[in-house]
Amino acid sequence: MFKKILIANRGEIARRIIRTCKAMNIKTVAIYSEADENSFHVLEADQAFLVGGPRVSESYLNIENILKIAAKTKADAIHPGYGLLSENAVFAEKCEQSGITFIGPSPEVIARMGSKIEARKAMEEAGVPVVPGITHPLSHANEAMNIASSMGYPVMLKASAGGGGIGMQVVHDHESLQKAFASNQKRANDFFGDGALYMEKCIENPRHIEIQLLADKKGNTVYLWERECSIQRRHQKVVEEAPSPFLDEATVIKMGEAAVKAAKAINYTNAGTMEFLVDSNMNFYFLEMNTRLQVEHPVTEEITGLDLVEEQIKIAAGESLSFTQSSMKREGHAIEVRIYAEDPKTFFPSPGKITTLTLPEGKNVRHEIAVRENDTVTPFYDPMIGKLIVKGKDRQEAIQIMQQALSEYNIAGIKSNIPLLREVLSHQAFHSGDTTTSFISRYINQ
Ligand code: MV4
Repeated sequence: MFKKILIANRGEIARRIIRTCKAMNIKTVAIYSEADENSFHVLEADQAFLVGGPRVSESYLNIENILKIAAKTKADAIHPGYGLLSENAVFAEKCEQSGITFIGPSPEVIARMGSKIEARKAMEEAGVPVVPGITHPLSHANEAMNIASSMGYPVMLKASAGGGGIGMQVVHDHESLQKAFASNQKRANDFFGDGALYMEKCIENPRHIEIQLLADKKGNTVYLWERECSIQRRHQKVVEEAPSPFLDEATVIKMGEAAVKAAKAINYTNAGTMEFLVDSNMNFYFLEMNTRLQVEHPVTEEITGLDLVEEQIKIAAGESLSFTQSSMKREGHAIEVRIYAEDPKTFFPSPGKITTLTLPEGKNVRHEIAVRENDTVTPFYDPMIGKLIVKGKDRQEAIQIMQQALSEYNIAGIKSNIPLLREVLSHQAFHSGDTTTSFISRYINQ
């Protein structure tokens, strides 16, 4: 087993990884930017080193400095967390070249799934249903028009290097397609240095449901059921839960088995997630694969009793999974909400000093949070400051515990989205399980 792990991240996920390392008796090395000198994760790690300036490009994305710190501290492995370098194939490759284990899948599989066109191709070959569409880059707006004609509008124009909605647009007719092609190609080029676009049939008012996977290096792959993540705003998830209030057991098993088959086909290892769009008739379509630990992993931990960070570390160290698909059970219902430092009305980030922070307590209430009272939220990073996770014996009980916890959550000095979360959790449509990607725009006053 590893003796020392460097955590190439910040915030709540850095703390989360340190916690598991401590439980596994593994030493930890934190890195921090000039803006994070006094942050919580720095205090908790065994060692901590300044990695660069406040901007992520100078610090948490600074591959050269991170690898220098790893070498200096003799770290055996690097955990990248989520975001930042977690899906950067070049970084994973450079770790391996430096003799440091990257806690994640191989650089090849990261690169392959990073191309959305390649990922579609791989899934099609593995027999997983993908959204009807094409698996090659569009050469020209005219080609896009021909394909849209045969597919039927509305269509989704998407950037192959994309994800998170950048370079993506719904197109309803021929007239808009010409313009959309040019503007999304430019956006994809500006953002990713890759203007390749592809096209899919638009699935209207879908649900976003993902399957959690674990795969060791011995060929054992299991699914840990689904997470329902449909309640989002501008591609930022707000509420996640498991099980999905919409899916039936038979569909979950079909999705899980399809995801395992596909993961095996691409030689996937470590923790990963297959994202699906699910339509109102419970048809599911592969969307993208995330080759990292996700923000919402605690939801799966709560219903399975596993520690996914521990599983990742063991897999990276070459251990076999200690369970099989049929020995795994899930139990109860978990809900996670993301706490953002933002104005609940305008959704603008709200940096500043946290003057009061009182967290709700309770045996089925879990916090993953990066800030303390008197800490300052800086404008340099993602405004998500923490997560609140609850577990109940069923969905109704989980909702009730979450509502109680949100009513006791007291954060002052900065604005937060807690009023929005309370609105979602108390909404009749949420209680009835009408959780689609249109939830916030349809039901919440903005
Ligand atoms: C789609 C779609 C409908 N049809 N693709 C949004 C982010 C990107 N990863 C994929 N996304 C979508 N792709 C087809 N063919 C609808 C979305 C989408 C969405 C997906 C998941 C969660 C929230 C969403 C909000 C708007 C659009």
